[in-house]
Amino acid sequence: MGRAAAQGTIHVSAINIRDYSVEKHKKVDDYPYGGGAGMLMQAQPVYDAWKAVTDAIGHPVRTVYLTPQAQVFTQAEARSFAQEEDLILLCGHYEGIDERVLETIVTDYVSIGDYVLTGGELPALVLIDSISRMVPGVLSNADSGIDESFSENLLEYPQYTRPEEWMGKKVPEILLSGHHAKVEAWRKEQSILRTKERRPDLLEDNE
Ligand code: 6GU
Repeated sequence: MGRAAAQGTIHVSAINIRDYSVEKHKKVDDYPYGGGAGMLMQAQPVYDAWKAVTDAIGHPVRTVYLTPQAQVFTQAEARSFAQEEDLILLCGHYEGIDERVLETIVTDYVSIGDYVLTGGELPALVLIDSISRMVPGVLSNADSGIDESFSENLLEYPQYTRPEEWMGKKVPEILLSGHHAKVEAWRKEQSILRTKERRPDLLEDNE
């Protein structure tokens, strides 16, 4: 990511929503109407921060809200977001954000998995990494095309490097054979077996 940003292939900037607070102590949160635990981010600073960014970009931009209340982020979505010239990632904190501003500005809701985090900042970094690596010029030729495992909905096959024997464990014979077609067939079979064993859910839903 650092290299891609230095080359100008990608550009990332962080906007502090607190800078858009209009209150004396730069407050951006308040109590939820109806009661309940925790604080909510208010609509006004979120909207004003978003508006400043959109106005600067000058055209409509997909705005992604990071929240556990969404479908889990997939490689297909990473690919789709990578097509966009610009993206806004909105990170909540506290118990969430006033629903009215979400209805007004958010185009996409994304979770990174079924567990709870304190805020959307780490999920945003996860998205930035996965989306950036799909942008032409970010990965070296050697590393690009590593999307293939997931685009076929299969896990990667097991891999081995030198030495041929380690702690009494040998590299599968077929990989030393130099027989390209047989190696390919073996890898495909391993991918299917591994997916059945570790992630059978991937074989069920076809995306
Ligand atoms: Cl995107 N945000 C938060 N706060 N928690 C999460 C998440 C997102 N994805 C999983 N847990």
